[in-house]
Amino acid sequence: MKQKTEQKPAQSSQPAQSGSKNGNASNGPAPAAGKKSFTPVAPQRKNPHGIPDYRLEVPNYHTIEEWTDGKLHYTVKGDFSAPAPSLCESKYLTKETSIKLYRYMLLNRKMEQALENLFKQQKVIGGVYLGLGQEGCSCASAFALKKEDWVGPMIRNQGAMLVRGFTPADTMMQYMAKAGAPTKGRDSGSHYGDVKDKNVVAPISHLGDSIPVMAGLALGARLQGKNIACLTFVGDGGQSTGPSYEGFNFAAVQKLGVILIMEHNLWAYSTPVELQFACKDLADRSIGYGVPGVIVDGTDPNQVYDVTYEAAQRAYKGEGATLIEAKMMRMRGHAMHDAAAYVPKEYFDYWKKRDCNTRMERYLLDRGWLTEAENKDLIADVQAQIDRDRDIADASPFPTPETVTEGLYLDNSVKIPFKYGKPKVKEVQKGVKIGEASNVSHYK
Ligand SMILES: Cc1ncc(C[n+]2csc(CCOP(=O)(O)OP(=O)(O)O)c2C)c(N)n1
Ligand SMILES: [Mg+2]
Repeated sequence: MKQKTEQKPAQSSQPAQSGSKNGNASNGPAPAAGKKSFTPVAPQRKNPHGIPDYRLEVPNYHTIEEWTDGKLHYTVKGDFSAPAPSLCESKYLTKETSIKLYRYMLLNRKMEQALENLFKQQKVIGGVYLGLGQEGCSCASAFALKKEDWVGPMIRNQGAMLVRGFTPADTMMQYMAKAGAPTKGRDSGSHYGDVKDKNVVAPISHLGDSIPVMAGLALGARLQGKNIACLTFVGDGGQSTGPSYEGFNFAAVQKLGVILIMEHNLWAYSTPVELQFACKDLADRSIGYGVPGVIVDGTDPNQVYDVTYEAAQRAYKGEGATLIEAKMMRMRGHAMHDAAAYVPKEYFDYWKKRDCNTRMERYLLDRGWLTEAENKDLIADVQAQIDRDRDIADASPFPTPETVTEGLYLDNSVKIPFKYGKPKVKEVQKGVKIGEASNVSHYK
């Protein structure tokens, strides 16, 4: 017996309008005569709640929950035939910075391919979480920040880690639980950061909990006299948790420079977005928080870069938090152990045509910023770096048993420095207990 439960479409079917020239000059030279021209990164339309939507297309499909003989599976309804649009033209990225960003995206992809091979060789301890198809979002958003800013990545943001200065060898050693890894083999997988030099808060497994931590960081910096940008990510599943709301609401109220990217990649483990939330656009949540919200194509690194860059400028001016919804697709299972057989094939075919790395490559070639030969050399150079780093990671020893108790807890010798200045807070008067101070009567 078949029983269908049709869910509301997650995305609307408004037609894309053609992009208007927005008068914002690109940093790069105008395309030479005969070269392809591009739509500038600018809102193409607003959604029904007035949220700017930068995408050049709005997909028109949704997932249907279907029960056959008591078993649940998903089918789809909608149009999957549209050709992929080109990338938009960034207002801020130059030829040099675009190529640098593309290199990070290649490094991200090739590092994950190497990790997959290491997993299949049983050299990885635990699971591997891949960000295939999301490299443009991870890399471009982190790339839009300054060194003094902070990033709190999630498991699929290994590209952001690379941009912040971790090497592919660091990540591979981490997954292989080697002594040379950032956590020295104490925690396999992606839970590593660096609060000293790279300003990276380790991903927190409890979905949404990175958000209050990043809000706390921004508050800490403000107390030291500086407004900084604190970028973090949450998935379409993770955004439903209590800490996501509590943390981002706090950032909104305090006007803290938290940049929250909601990675709307259509799946939270095996749950489609249609069963996760009832609104169409997660950026609508920004209205309730009272902060600016935008929608971007998460597979267009130029869109992601420009909106993150602008959110960071707001943060520096003390104007507060920004919510960015990046729409894209998780192109693998939740982790290597999940074959994602529940995902209808149409989604993979549709989003493969929108692959961020392929489109960035095409964009750079079409703009004349890379020649075919330069591109080939760049790809070979990135592959050579991955091969070298994989050999370093493979050769790194496991931690020795004698060190097993080291590095597990923060010991008192570790001092976390004030990075931006002396905190501007009132010193508690010596000898006055908090309780006594709060008992002071104002009605003398
Ligand atoms: C509070 C909490 N609930 C459940 C989990 C288990 N869990 C880990 S990842 C995941 C799915 C996350 O989906 P989403 O937030 O959409 O991120 P994506 O994997 O798509 O990047 C779940 C349910 C968790 N880590 N924390
Ligand atoms: Mg998801």
